[in-house]
Amino acid sequence: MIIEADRGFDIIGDIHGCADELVKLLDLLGYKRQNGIWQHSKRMAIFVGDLIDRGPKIREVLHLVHEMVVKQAAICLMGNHEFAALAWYVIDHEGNYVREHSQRNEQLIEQTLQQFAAYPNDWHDFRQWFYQLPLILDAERFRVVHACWHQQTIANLRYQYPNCTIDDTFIVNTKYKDEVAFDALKYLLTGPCMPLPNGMTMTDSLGYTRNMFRSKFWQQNPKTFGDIVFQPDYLPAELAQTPLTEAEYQRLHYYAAHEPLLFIGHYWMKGEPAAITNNIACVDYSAVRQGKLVAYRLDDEKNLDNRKFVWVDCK
Ligand SMILES: [Mn+2]
Repeated sequence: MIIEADRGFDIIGDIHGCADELVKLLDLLGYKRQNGIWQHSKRMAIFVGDLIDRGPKIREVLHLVHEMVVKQAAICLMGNHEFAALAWYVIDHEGNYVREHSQRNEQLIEQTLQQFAAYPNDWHDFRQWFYQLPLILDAERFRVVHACWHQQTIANLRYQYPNCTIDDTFIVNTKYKDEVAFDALKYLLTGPCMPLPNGMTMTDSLGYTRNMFRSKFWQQNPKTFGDIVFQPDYLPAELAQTPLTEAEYQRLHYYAAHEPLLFIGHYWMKGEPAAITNNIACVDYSAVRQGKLVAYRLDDEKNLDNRKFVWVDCK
């Protein structure tokens, strides 16, 4: 993976099958379709993962991005949806699918399977390609990961998987707590969560009952649950005021303000794209659900600049 010093980078958020919007975004960013491949003479696209599921043109997105990657016009990272698509087919030591074929999981992958139903060879080939997608990109000056940069997990991952790509053993090992694969799925692809205290549950915006909520990993000295909850999950008001115990505080992950610029996707942000902190930007603004497909145009800035977000509205 070659990161040239004088190149600019366009970090592009979760696409989820929105091929028309992706073409519009690339056009807006000054990429041109040459010899069938979208490319830019001075810039490179970096996709944060989650190309598939939900949207109307998943095959088209995969063909477009795959061709860009092959021609080194882009780098693509793995998202939790690509991971789930691989795990859908992998059998664990007990003879079960690693990704349970439950109704909920089936709903999530349904669009992808339907749209590839008449193209089984393509779907097989794209899944083989997913095994080549790295979980992280560390360009020193900046970093990219689908959900959360967790340094200890990344150090352990690199030790066992120097390319930071996964295989079937890794997929099976995501079920075992003492394996690096477990932490990699939990932090890098899914993002840190906190259990609700005292066995409480809540109902999320999709109607599912949850006993966990997504927690911020950039909050300095949080005191209460309200300080660490990360939208779109909400917390009941009384819980938001509840102080964190020392044990809960110790479990929190913190990406410090002095660390390199970090780009993530995954979180279904809403509203006008803006950096989360001076050094963390999320480029997932809920494409598909009347959201936006978002890119951040990175040059050589040291701090993120909200004027450098570019986006197209999704239908
Ligand atoms: Mn996503």
